[in-house]
Amino acid sequence: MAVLKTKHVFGEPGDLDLDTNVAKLDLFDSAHAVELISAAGRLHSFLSITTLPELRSIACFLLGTSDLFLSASSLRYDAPGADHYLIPWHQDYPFIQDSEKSVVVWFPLLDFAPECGGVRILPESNQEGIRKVRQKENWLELAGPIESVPRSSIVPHLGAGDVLFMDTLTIHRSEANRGTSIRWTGQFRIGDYAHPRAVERGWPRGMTMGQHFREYHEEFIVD
Ligand SMILES: O=C(O)CCC(=O)C(=O)O
Repeated sequence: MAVLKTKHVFGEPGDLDLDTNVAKLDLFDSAHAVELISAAGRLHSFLSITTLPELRSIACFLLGTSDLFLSASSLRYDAPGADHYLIPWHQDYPFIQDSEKSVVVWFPLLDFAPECGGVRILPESNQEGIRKVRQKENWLELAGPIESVPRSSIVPHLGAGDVLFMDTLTIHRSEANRGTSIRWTGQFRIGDYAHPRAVERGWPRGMTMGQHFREYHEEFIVD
């Protein structure tokens, strides 16, 4: 993470780096902090993590193909108490689409304490397939009720270098950061390029790219 220097904000390159200073910047210019984080998510050094041989071979194994494609990527900065950026329960598929045979790859970039939260998942929830959703402002909320902390849900505690793989249909949400340090994490969505239904639909993009889920999956929208 130290690759992106905040030189335009703090002075000379090399003296201050993103991971230690974005929190400071956030205090007086949060719009610029968001800009920096968003730009850092497009760094080649960050995106090249997707091509690490270990990551690629696990994705190939899980998806049963070597025709992988990268449907989406994100870099998250979750500061203690910044609850407005947390994502409620969802499946990634309506937001990303492309191929319904995909995995979400979630990984910390730095170590953080368990109190800093992470991603809360409902294990095996993918087995019930694509869930019905309801439009709520710009968001698609799951139509079925889910309590905030179901007994079967887990928050895997990972350190830098660990990677969580989950099916794109796994229900998950953000777990708030109640620690004292920033939670820096990366997310990739890697799919099966040649999956017949993805090919047939023409690889539609998801809600995050401005393509509404309704266009290809009206049957999963409830009013
Ligand atoms: O890391 C988090 O807080 C949740 C990320 C998430 O739900 C997602 O990227 O789909």
